[in-house]
Amino acid sequence: MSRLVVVSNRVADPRKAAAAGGLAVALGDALSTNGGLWFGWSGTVVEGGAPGEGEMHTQQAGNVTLSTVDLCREDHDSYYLGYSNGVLWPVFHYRLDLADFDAGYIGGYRRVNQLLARKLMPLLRPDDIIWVHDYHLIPMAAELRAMGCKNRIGFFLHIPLPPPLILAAVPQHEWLIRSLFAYDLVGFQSNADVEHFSRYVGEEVGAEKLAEHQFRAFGRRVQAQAFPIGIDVDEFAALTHAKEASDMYERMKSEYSRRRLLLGVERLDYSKGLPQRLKAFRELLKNYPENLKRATLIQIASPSREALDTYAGLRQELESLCGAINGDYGGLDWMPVRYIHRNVARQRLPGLYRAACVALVTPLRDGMNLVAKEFIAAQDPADPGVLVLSRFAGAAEQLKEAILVNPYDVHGTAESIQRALQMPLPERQRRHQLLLERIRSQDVHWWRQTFLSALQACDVT
Ligand code: ADQ
Repeated sequence: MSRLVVVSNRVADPRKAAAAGGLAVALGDALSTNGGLWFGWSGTVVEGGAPGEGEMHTQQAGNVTLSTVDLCREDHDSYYLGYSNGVLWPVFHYRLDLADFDAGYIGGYRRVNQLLARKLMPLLRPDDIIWVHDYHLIPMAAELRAMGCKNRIGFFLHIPLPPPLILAAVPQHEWLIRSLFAYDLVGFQSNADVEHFSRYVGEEVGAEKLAEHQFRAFGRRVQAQAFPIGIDVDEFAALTHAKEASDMYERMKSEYSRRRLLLGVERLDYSKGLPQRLKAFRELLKNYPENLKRATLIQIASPSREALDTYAGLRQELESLCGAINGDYGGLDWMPVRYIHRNVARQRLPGLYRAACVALVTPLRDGMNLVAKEFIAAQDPADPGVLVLSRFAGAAEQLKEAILVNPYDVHGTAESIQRALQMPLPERQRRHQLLLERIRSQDVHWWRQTFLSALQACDVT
C-alpha cells in the first residue's frame, strides 16, 4: 500500500483529534492505517522573518509524521488573511462585494505555496499518494510538479466553487483553474460545484470533455467529481450518549421545559446568513404571536478571523440585532434570543442539538455544512427535532427531507420555521429516519474511501 501524505493549511495531531472533531479524526484515521505524513503550516507567525522562508518542525505521532512550517508575518498576512480569506473565501461564497482585490496578496499566496512545496518535496517517496486540502493550497500540485514531482496528487475543495462569471472576477482566475489541472483528481462538495467547474473549463479555456468526469486542457488531464463530505455518525451518536452531552441535554430540557428551543451553531462568518436568520426569527415572533414567551433561539457563533474588518462589522451587526429583538419582545421572565460569542466544547454540543426542537442552518452559501449533519445524528429518533436548511448549503443536495428555505427571503423563512415548530410527530420521525439513513450511508469514512479509491484508480497522464 502507498503511504498517504495529507497537505492542509492546519495540521492536527491524530492522537488529540477527537477534540478537534470529525474531519481531523477521519484524516487521522486514514493516515494511521498505513502510516502517513501530515504536512502544513505550524500556526506560528514569526515577526520580522524573511518572506518565503520558514523553519520546519517534525514530530512523530504513532505511525504518523507531522511536519509543519512557520510563516513570517508578511507571508501570513498576504497568503492567509489577504488572498485566502480576503479574496478566495468571499468570491467563492459569491460575495464579490466583500472581496479585497489588493494586488499585493497574490505574491504572498504563491510564495507560501512555493515554500511549502519546497519543504515537502524532499520528504516525498516515489509511491506516496498526496491529498491536498482546500482553497489555501490550490497551486500546491503545480508547484510540486514544477519541482519534478510525479506522484498521484488529489485535491479537495471544502468550500463552493462559484459559477464562471463570478469566478472570473478574480484577476488570477485562469491561473487558479490551470493550477487545478496539475492534480490527477479534483473533488468538490456538490454536483453544483462540479457543474460550475465543467462550465468554466468549457467556456473559458476550451477544455475537452473526455468522459463523464474527465477534462483535458493545458496539456493535462484531470478528473473532477463530487465527494460530499460527511460526519462520523457513530462517533457523534456515541458522543451524544456520553456524560457531558447527557448532562447538557438534561440541563437544557429542564431549563426550557415550558419553552421551544431553536438552535443555531456556527463560526461567526458572513457566509452563514446570521443577520437574515435573526430577522426571520423576529418575523416569526411578529407574525405568529403564539411563540411569544415560548420560543427561544440560542445562537452560538464562535469567534473567527477577527483580524479582518468584515468579521468585526458582522459581530457588531449581530449584537445590535439581538439587542433590538430582546428589547422589543423580551420581558423579565423571557428573552427571545440568547447569543453566545464563544466555542462550545465538542463533547457538549450533541446535548444542545438533542434538546432543540428546531435547528436553523441557513447559510447564504456553504460548501457542505456539517452542523446540519451533526444535528440529525444527535436526535432522538422517537422524538426528533426538525432541520430548517438553506437551499444554498451544499448539504441541501443530499438532505432533501429537511425543510429547505431561501435565507434571503426573511418572510418565507419565518413561515418555514413556524411549520417546523408545528410539525406533527409522525412527519418528524419519517423525515428524520430518511435523513439519518442518508448521512449514515455517506459518512466521513465513505467520503475518504471514495476519494482515495478514485485517486488510486485515476488514469495518470
Ligand atoms: P466550516 O465553515 O467551519 O467548514 P461546518 O461544515 O459547519 O463549517 O463545520 C463546522 C464544525 O465546527 C462543525 O463540526 C461544528 O460542530 C463546529 N462548530 C461550529 N461552531 C461551533 C461552536 N460555536 N462551538 C463548537 N463547535 C463549533 C468548512 C466549509 C463547510 C464544510 C466544512 C467541511 O465552510 O462548508 O462543510 O469545511 O468540509
